[in-house]
Amino acid sequence: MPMDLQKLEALKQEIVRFMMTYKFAVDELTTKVEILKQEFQYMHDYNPIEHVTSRVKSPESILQKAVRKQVPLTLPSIRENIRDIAGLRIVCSFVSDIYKISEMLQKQAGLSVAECKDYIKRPKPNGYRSLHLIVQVPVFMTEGIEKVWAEIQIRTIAMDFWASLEHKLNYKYNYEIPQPLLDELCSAAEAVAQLDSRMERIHQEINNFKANNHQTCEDLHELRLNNHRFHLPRSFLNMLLAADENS
Ligand code: 0O2
Repeated sequence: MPMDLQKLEALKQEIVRFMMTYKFAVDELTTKVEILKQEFQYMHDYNPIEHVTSRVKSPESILQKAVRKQVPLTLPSIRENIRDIAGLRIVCSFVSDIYKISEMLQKQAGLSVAECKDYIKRPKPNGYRSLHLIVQVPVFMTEGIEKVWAEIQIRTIAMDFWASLEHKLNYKYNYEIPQPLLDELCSAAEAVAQLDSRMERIHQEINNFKANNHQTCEDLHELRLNNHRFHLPRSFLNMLLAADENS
């Protein structure tokens, strides 16, 4: 093989390995979030996560971001400075869920959170709201453990709705969009935030209502596992209660 082709082949191998570490980081994070979701469901009988998506940035998009941020175009420098090549997006039901999930992730062993960008408390000037965690995930490669940077975005369904449409309409558009249209997008983000706080309040009021009303007999006669409901016959409960009293 000519020297140039050999060099190119070696470089390609290096890029493949580089991209693979991010795929493994995404896999690792997806498993962690799935466990967290199931744990939450069992402990609180409630699932705060609506859905999870993930992606590894394309080489083209990595390059564009590196140029935009004036990062030297070498793999070690890109690895250190572009920290959202591996990305996970967790879409929650309510704003309070975002902070619960973020707290749980920060306590997870094997995951170190380096930065938390709270675009909910401090939205971007265009109205963008979301919580971003910049984390390092250990990835087990044949040559040893590699700590890989990843970004976890946590947002509500409403914030996700706005951000997805704004991404399509405007984000990364290189030309000027008329100010009145930008203002309207920003006021749509405000409306989304108001809807989120309204849903949060209704959610809390319903929870209070449930807590103030005694558990019904029905609840005590039911057991849930993996979203399946099992009926506990009264005779079975009475038998166990009697055995407990006699022991
Ligand atoms: P893509 O196409 O989604 O991958 P920083 O260095 O902190 O100033 P950085 O690294 O861009 O800037 O971080 P930031 O602001 O946390 O943004 C990271 C990601 O958040 C973006 O990735 C978007 O996915 C999302 N995001 C940030 N701002 C906006 C926004 O105004 N609108 C929408 N729709 N999404 C946003 P990428 O790589 O820019 O884009």
